[in-house]
Amino acid sequence: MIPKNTKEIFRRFHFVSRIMFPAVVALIAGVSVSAGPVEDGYRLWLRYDPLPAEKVAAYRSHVTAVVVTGNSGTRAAIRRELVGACSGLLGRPVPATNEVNGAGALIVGTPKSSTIIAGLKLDQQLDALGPEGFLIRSVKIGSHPATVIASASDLGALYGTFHFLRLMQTLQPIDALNVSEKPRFGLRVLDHWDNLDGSIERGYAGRSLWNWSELPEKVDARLVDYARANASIGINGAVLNNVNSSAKSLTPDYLKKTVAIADALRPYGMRVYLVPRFSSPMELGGLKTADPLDPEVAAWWQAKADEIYQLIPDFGGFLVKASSEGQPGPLTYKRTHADGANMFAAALAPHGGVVMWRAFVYDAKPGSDRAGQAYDALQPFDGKFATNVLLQVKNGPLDFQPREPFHPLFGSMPQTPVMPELQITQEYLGQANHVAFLATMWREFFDSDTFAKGPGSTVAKVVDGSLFGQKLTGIAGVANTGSDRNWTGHPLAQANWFAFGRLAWNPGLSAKAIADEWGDMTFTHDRATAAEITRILLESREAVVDYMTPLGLAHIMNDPHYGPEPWGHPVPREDWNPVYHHRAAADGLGFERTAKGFNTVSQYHPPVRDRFADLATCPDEFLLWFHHVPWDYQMRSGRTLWDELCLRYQRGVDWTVKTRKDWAALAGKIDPERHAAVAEKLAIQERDAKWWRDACLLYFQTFSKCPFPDGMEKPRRTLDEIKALDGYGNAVKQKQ
Ligand code: GCV
Repeated sequence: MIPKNTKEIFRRFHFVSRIMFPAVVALIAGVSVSAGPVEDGYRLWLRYDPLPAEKVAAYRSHVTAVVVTGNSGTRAAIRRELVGACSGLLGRPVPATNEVNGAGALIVGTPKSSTIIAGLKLDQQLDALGPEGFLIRSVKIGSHPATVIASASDLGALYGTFHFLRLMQTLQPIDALNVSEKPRFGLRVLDHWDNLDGSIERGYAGRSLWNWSELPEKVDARLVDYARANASIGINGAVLNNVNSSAKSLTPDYLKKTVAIADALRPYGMRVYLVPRFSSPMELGGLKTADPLDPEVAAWWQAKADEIYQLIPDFGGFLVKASSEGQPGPLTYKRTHADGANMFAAALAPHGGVVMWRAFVYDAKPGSDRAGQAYDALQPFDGKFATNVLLQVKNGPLDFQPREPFHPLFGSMPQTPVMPELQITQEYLGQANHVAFLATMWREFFDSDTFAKGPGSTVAKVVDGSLFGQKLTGIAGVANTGSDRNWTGHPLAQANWFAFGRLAWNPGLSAKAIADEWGDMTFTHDRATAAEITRILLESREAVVDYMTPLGLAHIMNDPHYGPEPWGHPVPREDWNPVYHHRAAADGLGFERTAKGFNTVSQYHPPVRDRFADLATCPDEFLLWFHHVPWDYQMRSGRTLWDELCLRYQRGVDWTVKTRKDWAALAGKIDPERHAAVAEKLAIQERDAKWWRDACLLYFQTFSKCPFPDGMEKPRRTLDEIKALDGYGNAVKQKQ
């Protein structure tokens, strides 16, 4: 629908009008646009600046008009996106028309919305692709060459639209298209750990995008750009509030605010979800208990679900953190996780909603292995969850560390849909200061072979439902977005948001393909420069592992989860203390998870467990995760454990030093604003990498008593000086 009211037009064209059209108009008028739009990162990968001249020449005759009939919010969004994007990319206006008047029409829609698409008789193929899948075909309409983007639903047509635009943005041929795509996961959701006061737990890019205090009267126009960005990579849901939740989010006032957000996101296919606080029936309903088996409690939740669906008919459902890290939950009432999840499931089922029940549970049991507790607590309930429950499991058994082996619950719950929870925000990987491209980590995770049904039982096949035949599938990513102008704090961290969406759509994509796409769309079409950005991205996560937690170390960070603190700090629970995790002692380093210790390795299927359990076959990457190893143990490299450890830390530091130089050499190849912003971040990363190396090695040396090997730069500060730094590496105590 073409909006009539001027304010609405402005709202909808917030992005296009402010950034893109001035460039297009300037071009048409023959004015130089060399100054270009402000490169503050706001546009993400949806930059529609003119393509290189030879590509414009190649594309021009294939993109002359946009034909999107019908007026649903999603169709209007498709029309708007295509007109704006094609005009920008081709540097001349591409109009929306109602019919095909010549060569080069882009016809987008469904057999129901478009008589042209209906006439192509694609119904069977579209049905096979499901409601979110799409076809893109080069066809002839009468005598006119045209491109059709067709789906069984408006949303699929929107996804096809962004796919088509991506082809142009990455300079792919568009003259003989025959694309068919559908997502491998049903639910592709961002989890926002956003509090109602606007702060974000583990958020490093400003404040929450949901301005609760102004909603519902004022809806930030930025939400439309947030939704566009998500739709462009296939994300179809957002959990709005923190898993450490407040009951207030379910009050009538806050539900009205949620309605306003849902309305803004809906045209882009994003459903909203909420985190209910388990104790809400007591806190809001005045009940004496929140026992999930109490009929009054169940009735309270049923009424609450009915109230929500009355307001938001396409509400997605609940994500629940219960009986975890102090949150109330079923265990408070001596009930099980299945009892808790099924109570919510029953309330949501009549409306088609789902429950995403988090498996991040671990008890404060002194003398046990925290990394084994979620498996022990949940695996016995396989088959006991209602059919609209998904178990949401972090990729690794501990907590989003720079490297962990895959969580043993993947492959061990054949009768339960298990959805991975990935962390896009870099809580433990340098937050918004370090570049750490996570697609490589997630690739490693998806490709891990669980051996649940013999070789080839990869995590990807477990979670996309193909291994155990599950129909309900999903994946969640803890968002790294915030109110910062560039959305993610670090300009290169946008790549992680992008990568999450691309892998949620297709967990088979290579990290390189994703990095290439992102770099091309976000920075430059210059091949050499884009290749350099891809290389930096692909190497970055391993470098972070090297200078933070090499060889299978984990959880040796300080309280803000930013810098190193292997010497530990006073905490209420031993399993929150770094010394619990690394177990450094005179006899060696590492956590013994074989039969000689906690035997947590037995949670994996054979032969995975045997491979990890045997020192001879355990990969170096997981050595200290599974084994307590003597300092003089001879590694595959021929070096001792101590020397190897030192040189891995050094390798990480070396990468940061080199990468700063490599980035400096890109000056002039990309816009100065973002070049400078990344350069500043890389300087911090180098400083922090040295801090990590020196802190960890000086501390571990107090046990190993070994000298630093050749090839390692010697620390410039003493351990005591480093211990005196604050959580972000600043000297807080003055020397007398
Ligand atoms: C939202 C870790 C984080 C917490 C987070 C928790 C979780 O412990 O440090 O901030 O809480 O994981 O995933 O529930």
